[in-house]
Amino acid sequence: MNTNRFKKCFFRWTSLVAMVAGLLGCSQKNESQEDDSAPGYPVVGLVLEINLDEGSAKIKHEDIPGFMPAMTMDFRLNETDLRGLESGDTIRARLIRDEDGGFRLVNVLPGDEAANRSLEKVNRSLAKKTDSLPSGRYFGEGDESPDFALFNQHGKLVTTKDLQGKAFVMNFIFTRCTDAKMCPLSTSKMATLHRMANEQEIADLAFISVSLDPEYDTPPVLKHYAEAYGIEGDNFHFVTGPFSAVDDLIRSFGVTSLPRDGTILHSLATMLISEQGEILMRSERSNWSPAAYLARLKESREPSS
Ligand SMILES: [Cu+2]
Repeated sequence: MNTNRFKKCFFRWTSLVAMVAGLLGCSQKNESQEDDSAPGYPVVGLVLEINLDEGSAKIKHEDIPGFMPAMTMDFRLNETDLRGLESGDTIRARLIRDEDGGFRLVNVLPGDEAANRSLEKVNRSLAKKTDSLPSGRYFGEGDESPDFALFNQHGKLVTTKDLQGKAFVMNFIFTRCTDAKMCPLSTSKMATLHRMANEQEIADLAFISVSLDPEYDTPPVLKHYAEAYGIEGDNFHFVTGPFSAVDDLIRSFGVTSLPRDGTILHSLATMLISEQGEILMRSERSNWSPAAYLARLKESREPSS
């Protein structure tokens, strides 16, 4: 398909759908009941073709309730997401409109049904626990950490159950953060702790960095980010997921996250969680000491006298 024809098709679809949406009285406002915190509309689809040059993918999508019937159409995606996809992949994403009216997919996640069912099940219990917290309260030192499930940088489902028998260190970051003293420093500290744990041959310790920006931080974007920090190993998970799950997790661990002027204003929290699921340590500072976290972990593993 040549470029001009592609553009014509694309814009014809664009205007047709805009018209239909207009007739139905739809706006970009999220009308889905399933994820109130998320922008746009939920899309489930099958990737048919990837057009890197056009920055788009042809996707056969299911009915988008309240917005668009099932059809095959081109969606814009960012380059990292496109490079992370293959035709034949199923995806779940959110559909938003670009300023020129074009259709863009964000929060692009694996569409695997079984994985999504277990993710939803675990995160329903997370939502319940989060909602049961009195206002202003969050899970802190001495509390039991709530279970959660998210996708890691390889598109694999990570649940706290998979980590059973493993302690883990968890922090919150987003890849587009440019404040050197916040996420970049936090990730460097996690990388240092990861290296120290490897050097000291500390077994059964996992690392989880939760994205505060599920719209942009998809598994391929997180994979790219991990590589940029030289982080390797299958015990280090950069995780993302549906907006609601990420929101509940952020809230339950007392982190604030506020989208503002194209960035996210946020606080920090770094937790050490024992193999039994107890929160052993929590720091809100950016200059936490990796050595102190390892010392606390070792202490927790010493037989009590
Ligand atoms: Cu940041």
